[in-house]
Amino acid sequence: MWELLAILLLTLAYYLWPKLRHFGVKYPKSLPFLPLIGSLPFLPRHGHPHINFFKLQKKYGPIFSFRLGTKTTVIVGHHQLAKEVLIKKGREFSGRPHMVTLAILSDNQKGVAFADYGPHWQLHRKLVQTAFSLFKDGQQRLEKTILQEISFLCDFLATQNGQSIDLEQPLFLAVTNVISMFCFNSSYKYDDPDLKIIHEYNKDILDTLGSGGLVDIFPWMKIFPNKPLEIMKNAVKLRNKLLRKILKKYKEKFSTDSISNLLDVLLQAKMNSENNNNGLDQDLKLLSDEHILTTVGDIFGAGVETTTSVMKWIVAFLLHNPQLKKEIQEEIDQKIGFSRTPTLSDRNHLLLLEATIREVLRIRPVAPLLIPHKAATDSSIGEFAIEKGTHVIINLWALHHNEKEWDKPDQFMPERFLDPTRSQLISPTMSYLPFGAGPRSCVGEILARQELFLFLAWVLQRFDLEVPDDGKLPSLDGNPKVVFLINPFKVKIKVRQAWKEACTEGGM
Ligand code: 3NQ
Repeated sequence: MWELLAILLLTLAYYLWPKLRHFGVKYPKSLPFLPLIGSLPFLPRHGHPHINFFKLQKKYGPIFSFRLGTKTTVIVGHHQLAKEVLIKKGREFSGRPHMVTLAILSDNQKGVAFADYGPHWQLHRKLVQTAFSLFKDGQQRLEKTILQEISFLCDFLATQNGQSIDLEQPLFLAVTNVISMFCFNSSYKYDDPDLKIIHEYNKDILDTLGSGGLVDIFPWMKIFPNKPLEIMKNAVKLRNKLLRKILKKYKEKFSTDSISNLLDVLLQAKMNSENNNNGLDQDLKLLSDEHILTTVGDIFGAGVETTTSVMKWIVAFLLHNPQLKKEIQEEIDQKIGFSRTPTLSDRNHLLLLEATIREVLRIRPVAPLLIPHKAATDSSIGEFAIEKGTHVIINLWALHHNEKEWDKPDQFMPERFLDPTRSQLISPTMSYLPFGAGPRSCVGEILARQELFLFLAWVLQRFDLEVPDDGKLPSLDGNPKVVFLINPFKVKIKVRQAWKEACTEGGM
């Protein structure tokens, strides 16, 4: 009898606690929830989370919440509210939730991507930005690096003339080398055994990271055997071993005379704080080998998996839209011709190509739910109170598919980013944030945009990308992980007739 009464009281307290705590304060509408398990039984089990949340908006509005375990998660699906979270109150919402899988990858929230708001995140983000600024100089170092890799990529593709291939491996090599130059001024030969290791652990980490596993909701479950968690731990071990090897070798030849990449910037910051105040410098603790390794690992991984994925999405949409591919090629032929290869200065002229990249980033955002945020203090979104520690997820998919903002949002229409005369790029609505915004916005945006542009311009200048002879078109459904991946597909590579003719005429 007493036990029953106790259970009843506990259940009542669980339901009423949030409302009683701040009587009269408005909270976002919540999905139903039960004690302990929260809203788990009421969340859709199948389908893509970003699409499910978007559908739930019809019933609950542009901001709603649910509970998982003891945590409240708020989903934001309108651009005005999203900008309030990301920009206007950017600092207040710059936290990152602690999750079991992410904690393993980030060695307990070190690094930049998954680190919680605080001095370590601020320092490492600032240092990564410093490293990017080293590449912003007048010498176009970033552009040169990308061009070199894209040129190798095109040479490889030429050897595949007439064949249908999966672009994953060649793109992975090109993009890995660009980010490897950015991180440590080194690049891989295509037959380097480390490349295969990186490719495999990347796949394992992506497959298992934060993919809705129950341990991320109920951390105590990590005491039970858990296959995906084991796979991830192993993959992270492999990654750390490889990165440690690189860092050790690099440290031996490191010199402060020439600071030219991310690792240089991190090591220099460490040396500076070592020389300050006999080791009492605040930053020193935040620049341990583990901190440095995690930051480099974040940037290395982010630079590869995101860009490779978008490049494949672009190719997939071109296979579905052969007329568009032809029009982009006509634009390239007209504005550049065959006497030279494209450079970044062509970005102002290849407008349809640029619009195509923008549209792919809209219709298949790299991170449809961005990376989860956390309220670092008590705050509010719109008229609703948000308590410290609440997880806040921006549903970018909802922003990019809002029918009030976009004409036929489910259709792939690059021309929506062009004015009617097709002579200027336009922003048709504010409901578009492919790289996020505010203090946690993507640090690699400039690099990514440059890589995507040069990849597409070079490849389409030289090749026709066609559906393989079996007629199989890529699926456009995708596979949402921390990166919105596309399922494997093949594309037939054909050297363009016009390119061949130009080569024989001695143009290139
Ligand atoms: C990577 C480890 C690598 O083995 C697989 C890809 C991972 C998970 C990255 C992650 C960083 C990392 N280890 O720390 C990136 C992530 C989540 C992409 C996947 C990313 C991101 C950036 N822009 C858009 C979407 C995701 C930032 C950190």
